[in-house]
Amino acid sequence: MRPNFFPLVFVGVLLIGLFYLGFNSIWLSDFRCNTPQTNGITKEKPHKDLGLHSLPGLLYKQSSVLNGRADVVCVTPWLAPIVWEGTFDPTLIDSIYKQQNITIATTIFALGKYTRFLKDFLESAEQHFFVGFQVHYYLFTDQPEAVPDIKFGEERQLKVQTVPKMDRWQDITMGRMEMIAKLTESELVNEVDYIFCLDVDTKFYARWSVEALGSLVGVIHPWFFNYPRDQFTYERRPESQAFIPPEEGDFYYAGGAFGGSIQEVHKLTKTCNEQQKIDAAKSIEAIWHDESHLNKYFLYNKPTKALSPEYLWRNINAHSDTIKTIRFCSVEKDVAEVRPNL
Ligand code: UD2
Repeated sequence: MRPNFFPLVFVGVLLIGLFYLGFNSIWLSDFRCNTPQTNGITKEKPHKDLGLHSLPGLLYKQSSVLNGRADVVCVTPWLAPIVWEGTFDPTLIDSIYKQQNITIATTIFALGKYTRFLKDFLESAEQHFFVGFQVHYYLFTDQPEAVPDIKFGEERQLKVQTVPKMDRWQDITMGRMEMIAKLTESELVNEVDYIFCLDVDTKFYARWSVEALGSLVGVIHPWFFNYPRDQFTYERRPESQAFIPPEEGDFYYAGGAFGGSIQEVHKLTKTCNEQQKIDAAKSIEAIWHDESHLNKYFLYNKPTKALSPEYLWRNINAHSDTIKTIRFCSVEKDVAEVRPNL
């Protein structure tokens, strides 16, 4: 009689299959990004539901709830992340956003003598700002002929819009709110996903990318991140729409960089422009112009993400133990020489 091996083979195959499945889910779950451990998002609610994806098999350091930056606060009291070096994995976060085909708009204004800052701004942005992503720069200038000839990367482009000359630097800086509100009202809605509004007298030194994305994003000002709020340079005159009393306020945010989704930035710039106009009708100008109104807006419309002062530092030669990487930094300027009315 010939022995019947079929039941033995069947049981063997079943055992190998079960072992493989168990091994995969128990041992490899620490190392694979499409497992329940990643970002605390469970299999029941996969990345896809949140619009987040990452490459299967992508290797990166295990996420931890116990180890991380201990010298800085990484989340606001309203549970928005505060982005510092060491709080995100560039490879992982890039892989998540790479699959979403996003376009990022960036506004810059260069009027009068500020066109001199364009070359460094644009060249350094090409090296560090959303590298590998689609970027549309929207430049507003009164001298289109002064725009430098820069070689842009693939899927990156510059759009120049000519604007009238202005006599007061205060009108230039505050006028940005109205122009960005118009730009985000219609033109950009179907064209881009996120927008950042940046000062032009600046330069990039390191990565500034998708980790900065959020619905409404503010940058914590490099001068005041370790100050008590009653010493913030908020507008303190109750007659101004930008007024914030000494016992209120979260952070002091920089006017030189903010962003978010097109819809949120439209709301922000439209509101700040309206508040500026109400002040102007009463012959009041907030102490730090658009920055004062931005701070008022963020007090009542909390950013969904805050960027640490790494994302807009004050001086490339100034050092602080908490700033491990200077990503973007103001350029030194002689205000009396460069501004039209000083
Ligand atoms: C701060 C803010 C700035 C704004 C301002 C309001 C930072 C780093 N900067 O910078 O965003 O809120 O306070 O007082 O947080 N500009 C011209 N031509 C001019 C003058 C200004 O194009 O003649 C544009 C240019 O894009 C410049 C921006 O306006 O980056 C702001 O002016 P600023 O840099 O002189 O203002 P500042 O240094 O006081």
